[in-house]
Amino acid sequence: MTGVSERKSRNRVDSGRFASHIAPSAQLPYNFCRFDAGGLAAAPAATFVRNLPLMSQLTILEYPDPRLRTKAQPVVVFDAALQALIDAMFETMYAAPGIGLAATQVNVHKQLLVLDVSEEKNRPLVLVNPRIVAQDGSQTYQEGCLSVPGIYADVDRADRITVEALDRNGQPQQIEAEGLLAVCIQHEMDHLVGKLFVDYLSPLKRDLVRRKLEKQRRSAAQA
Ligand code: QAP
Ligand code: CO
Repeated sequence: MTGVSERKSRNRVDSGRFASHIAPSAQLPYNFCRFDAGGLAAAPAATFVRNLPLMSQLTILEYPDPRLRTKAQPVVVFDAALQALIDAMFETMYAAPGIGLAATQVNVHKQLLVLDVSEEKNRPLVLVNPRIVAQDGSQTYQEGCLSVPGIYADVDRADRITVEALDRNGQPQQIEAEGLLAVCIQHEMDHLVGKLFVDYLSPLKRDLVRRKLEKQRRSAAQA
C-alpha cells in the first residue's frame, strides 16, 4: 500500500462548484454571485442587494497550480474589502465543506486564513499575519486539502502550538492549540509560504497523487 488514500465519492468537478441556477459574475471582486433562496439557509453571512442574497463563492486553486507556491504578504489594511474577503472565504470553506482555508488557495496572496474545526460549525476563527511562537510534541494526522481534492495522507506535525496573530479587526490574539486545531493551523500556515501537505510525502507518493488528480479530472471532464 502507498499510504495515500483516495475517496471517489469526494470527486469534484472544477466548474461544478456552481449549481446551474447560480450565475457567477466575473466582473465583481471575489467572484460574487447570486444564489436563490435555497442558498440562503446555508449562508452564514448573506448580504442583501435588492432583496437578493449576495453570496460569494471563491474559486479554489488546485494542485499542481503554480500559484499555490506564492508567498503571502502581511496584511496591513483592515478595510471593508478585507472583511468581504474573509466572509467569502468562510462561505467557500463551509460550502466545500472544509475545516480550513488559506487566502493563497483562493489566489489572494495575503497572510490570512480562516478555520472552524468544531462539529457544529459554530467556532469560526480568523488568523491574520499568524506566527507560531512556541511548539511542543508531535502527532500524526490524516490530512486532506481543498486544493488536493479526494487525496488524504498522514502527516507528522507539532502536537501543541502557541500562535500570535491579528483578528479580523486587526486586534492581537494569542491562541493555544492542540490536536486537530493545531494540525489545521499548521496546515493553513504552510499555504501562506507556498507549501502543501503533499510536500511532506516522498517524491514517489507525490507523483502518485499528481497522477490520481489528473485521472480524477479526466473522468470528471467526460462525465
Ligand atoms: C486542512 O482541509 C486540514 O479532499 C483543511 O474532496 C485537513 O478542509 C487540516 C476537503 C485535515 C487538518 C486535518 C478535502 C473537502 C477538505 C477534500 C480541508 C475534498 C473535500 C479539506
Ligand atoms: Co490545504
